[in-house]
Amino acid sequence: MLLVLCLRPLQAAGFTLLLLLSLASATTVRTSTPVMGWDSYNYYNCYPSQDIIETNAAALVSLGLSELGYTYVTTDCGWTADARDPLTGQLVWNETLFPSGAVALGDYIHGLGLKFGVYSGAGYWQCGSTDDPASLGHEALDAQSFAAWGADSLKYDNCYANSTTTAADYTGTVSGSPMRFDTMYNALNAVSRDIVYQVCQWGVGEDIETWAPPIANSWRISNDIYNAWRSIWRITNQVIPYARVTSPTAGHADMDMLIVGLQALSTYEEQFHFGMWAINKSPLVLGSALANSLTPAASLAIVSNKNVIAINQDSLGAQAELVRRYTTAQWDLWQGALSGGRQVIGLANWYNGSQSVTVDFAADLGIASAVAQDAWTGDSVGTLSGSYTTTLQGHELRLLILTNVVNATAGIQEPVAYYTAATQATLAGNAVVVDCPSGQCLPAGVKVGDIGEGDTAASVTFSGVKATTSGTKLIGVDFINYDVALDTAWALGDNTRNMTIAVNEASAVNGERFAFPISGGDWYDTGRLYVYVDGFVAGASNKVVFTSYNSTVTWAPDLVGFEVYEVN
Ligand SMILES: *[C@@H]1O[C@H](CO)[C@@H](O)[C@H](O)[C@H]1NC(C)=O
Ligand SMILES: *[C@@H]1O[C@H](CO)[C@@H](O)[C@H](O)[C@H]1NC(C)=O
Ligand SMILES: *[C@@H]1O[C@H](CO)[C@@H](O)[C@H](O)[C@H]1NC(C)=O
Ligand SMILES: *[C@@H]1O[C@H](CO)[C@@H](O)[C@H](O)[C@H]1NC(C)=O
Ligand SMILES: *[C@@H]1O[C@H](CO)[C@@H](O)[C@H](O)[C@H]1NC(C)=O
Ligand SMILES: CC(=O)N[C@H]1CO[C@H](CO)[C@@H](O)[C@@H]1O
Repeated sequence: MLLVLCLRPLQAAGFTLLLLLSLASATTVRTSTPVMGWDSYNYYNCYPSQDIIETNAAALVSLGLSELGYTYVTTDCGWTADARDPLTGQLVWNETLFPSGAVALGDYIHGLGLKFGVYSGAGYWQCGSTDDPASLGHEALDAQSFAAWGADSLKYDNCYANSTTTAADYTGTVSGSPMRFDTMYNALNAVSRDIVYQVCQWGVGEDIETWAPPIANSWRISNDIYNAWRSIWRITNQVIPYARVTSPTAGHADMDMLIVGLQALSTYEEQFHFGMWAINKSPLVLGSALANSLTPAASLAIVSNKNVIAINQDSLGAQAELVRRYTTAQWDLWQGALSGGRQVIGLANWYNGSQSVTVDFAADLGIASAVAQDAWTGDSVGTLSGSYTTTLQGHELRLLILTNVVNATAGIQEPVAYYTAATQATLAGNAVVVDCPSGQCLPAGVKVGDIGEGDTAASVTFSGVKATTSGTKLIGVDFINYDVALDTAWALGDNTRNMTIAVNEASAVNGERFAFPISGGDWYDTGRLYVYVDGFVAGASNKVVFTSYNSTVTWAPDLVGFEVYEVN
């Protein structure tokens, strides 16, 4: 008892001294490129320990990963004791699990030349516990503790946000949730240690891209990744709209920690996952056990690929964009700008079998010619122009780095006419015009909603659509889908909505199905999907019908309108 009484004030005095030293100037720090590192959660769940963190940190160095940029080592949930310090009110590291304490752990990590990442939450309890305190109401003190421990980054989670009994509240109605993340931002700014702020609010509620970029280095857009391929489709379909927002100064959309090396995916799938995260400028945070050689060599090779890492860390910081989606054939074409006038092209095979795909460099990418390198192999692919056909393996993401890019002036797709759903279409069934707030539902300012689900008659029909030539046309469909899979993420929720497009068909159900991704931060934020649709005839008499794909069970996205393109 006496010993405890003696030690407490000493510890408290030491803490006070550290605080005084660190009260000079203040800021959260922004990394201009996405953070790279390792986090304990994906393999060790909420059961970290000093030994786990130290051995994995050491492995980051010995495996050569730190040299490649993986430097932030984060102890995720499970580090906290079940009560705050009764005298100081500070969060306490569980002494059984972390016998040397936080400062020593930070020193060890810093001694390896790495960064010390800490973790807490904006709710009542920490994730993975029902009694470990989180930071709600204690933000200022906790930020001071993080600084005193020598932390370089904070992952700030969102468990027990709405109550002490429900771990995850997906309703998004918790009042002031963004304000809670703001409170921690202000608290971090009030301590003098530079701390990278990683918001992990999961994109619950609307418009994370409006409130998170000003405060956070990165912000989680989705429910957790889990160890299965279907997570890759779900999260990819959710990150697409954020290309409009992300940048080296606005921060990065966080697609969650990597599952590469967890033996949940095939080698091509691991490449796809890593490459998709890389081109979208997501933080690259390893989640497999690096210690004790638990990560297979093939997985280490994937996350060590210098060309793919360089795409992620490119100084321009431009998130790649989905430029064409072929739903029937199950592949996507992605394009992203890189520094120095270079570009990255992604050929993403969602089909789990090999298939031949063709890209028209002028019509699909706006490029007359470019010198291409395969990012994965480093091999030269030569000078590409015109039509390029290649075979992709099942679930392969081919990444081409283009240099010497010459823009096309001929053979490019140019818009010829725009058709607005609310004013130019005939609506059937439940389909209804929905007014939008000012500046939303672009470009029309209104949209058609309620297309489908239980209503086989719901459809949007455009007549008199013009085409100069017969055959297949590129159309840009302006749609709205904010059907985000949060509570459904674990099962079937995939963040897409199906819609069929029928051109001059006898029946709308003969149309082709297209999978529309999330379009933006709410139900008024428009996205555009570029798809090729067959069946046009030259003239001004084309009939184009949009319907829900399986109208008995699902909704189509809301429809703003579409633009028809012709090759110049
Ligand atoms: C520390 O962690 C151990 C193992 O999980 C647990 O049994 C113990 O209750 C924790 N201690 C505190 C003070 O929370
Ligand atoms: C895709 O095919 C590969 C190779 O056959 C297999 O290992 C993998 O499990 C398949 N993935 C899915 C999601 O079916
Ligand atoms: C080529 O096109 C890209 C994309 O539209 C544009 O950013 C770039 O400035 C163009 N380059 C030249 C040399 O015109
Ligand atoms: C879209 O259609 C495909 C093919 O039938 C189906 O597998 C998928 O579940 C549908 N997606 C949604 C969100 O309804
Ligand atoms: C539509 O959904 C129903 C009910 O789930 C299913 O039985 C049917 O096969 C689906 N139709 C198509 C075309 O996917
Ligand atoms: C404890 C708490 O914050 N409860 C709130 C959870 O969310 C519902 C719905 O928004 C509120 O009514 C509760 O007050």
